[in-house]
Amino acid sequence: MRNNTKRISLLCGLLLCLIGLSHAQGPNVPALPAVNKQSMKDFMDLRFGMFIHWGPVTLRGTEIGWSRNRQVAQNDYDSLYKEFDPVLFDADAWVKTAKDAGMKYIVITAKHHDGFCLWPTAYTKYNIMQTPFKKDVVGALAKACKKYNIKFGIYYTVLDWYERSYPVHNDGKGMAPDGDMNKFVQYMKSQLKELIDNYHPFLLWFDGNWEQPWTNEYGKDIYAYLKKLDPTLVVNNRLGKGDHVTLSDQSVGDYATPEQKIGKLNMSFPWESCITICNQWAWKPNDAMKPLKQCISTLALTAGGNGNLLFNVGPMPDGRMEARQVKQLKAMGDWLKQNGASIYGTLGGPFTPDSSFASTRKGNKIYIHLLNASNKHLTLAAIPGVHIQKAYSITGTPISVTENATSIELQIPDTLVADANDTVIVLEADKSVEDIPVMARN
Ligand code: H79
Repeated sequence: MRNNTKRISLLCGLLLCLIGLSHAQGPNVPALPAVNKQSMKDFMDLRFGMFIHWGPVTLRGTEIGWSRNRQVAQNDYDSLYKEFDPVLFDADAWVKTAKDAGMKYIVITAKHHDGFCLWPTAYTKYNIMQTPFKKDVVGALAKACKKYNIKFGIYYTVLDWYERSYPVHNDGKGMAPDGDMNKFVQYMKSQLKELIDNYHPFLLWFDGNWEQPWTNEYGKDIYAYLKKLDPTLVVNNRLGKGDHVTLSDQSVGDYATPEQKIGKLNMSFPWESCITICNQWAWKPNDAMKPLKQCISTLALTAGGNGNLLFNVGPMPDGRMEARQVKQLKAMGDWLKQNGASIYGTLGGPFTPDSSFASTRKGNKIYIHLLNASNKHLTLAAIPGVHIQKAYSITGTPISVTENATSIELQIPDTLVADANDTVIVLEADKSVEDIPVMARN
């Protein structure tokens, strides 16, 4: 009797499970591989990376993502590779620039929308070996990253204006009759396998998911394919359709990707803002560069929102990064040498950031980022159940702190020399502050 009841309840459980699964996935659709939690934690702990947009288009100084058939005629654009000879390219120099900036990872545009490949792929001739330069840029960077202990990531867009199987050639003619998405997705898979096998990226950064021929189903198929090749891979959310700034059950990918804007604070899904140091993604002569204070604020505000910053540099057609940009990045690195504990491996919050304030936290410490430190008195909301025992600047100057039922009052002494970019103050609590729900600053 007992056994029978057991059997029936087991059967019922199994049936419910199956019904549940078929509801969630639809018939015959295999479940997506789970997000690799350890890879995601390791990735989000890095906080600061370098995006690199590069290719033959730099010879014209126009945008890689949309100047073909706009500022540069298609025939001209598609012939630029014949002149691309960046003789001063030095992978070590690029990676060292990232390292000196305090960046922990790099993502290079192995293939952008124009279809040109920066590595010697076996699947199209439209690649770096057909240029006068003839050197594997992706391979050289992967190697240099290993040497300098920088994580190596690859950008690969899901659209392609050059490859004939892709159904939209960006020539104003709409969908091309010679397009064949199934063939194109096979081309993608071949190239992605080649990239993974040869360069072992820790992260793949997809783009172009808004294109009409792209579907969520293709995204899921590629996601499953990639995770089979390397279960530790981190993949951004642009493999699926939908907006870039959120991550939901419907997303295909591991984290959200706000573009040219700082993501909003949330403790429920990971994100990385990609933002340019100048205006263009690819190099443009005399492009306006953001001031140092804005660069450092951007980093503090992304960390304060619990996100990463992928900061973009576009190297020149001769292979070098611009000296003024290298100098600016080094200044960010100098700031991080002093203040890195308030960025790397932290969580955002608990206080909601605003344009001149951010907070980050780790263990029993809260780091307050004052992006405009002219005010010597600071009032923060008291944190329920938590006592602040001590406050000091990250440079070691003690700060007087008093607490009452509703607020934490900080008095910054005149002796503390403010950092014009971001003055960091450390609050030490009597217990871990990592699980405090997000709250208003005061
Ligand atoms: O790789 C970088 C960009 O090249 C790529 N995403 C980042 C990471 C990107 N490709 N396309 N887009 C971003 C959005 C394109 C917007 C456009 Fe437009 C609308 C291109 C043409 C119409 C805005 C308005 C830019 C030109 C006109």
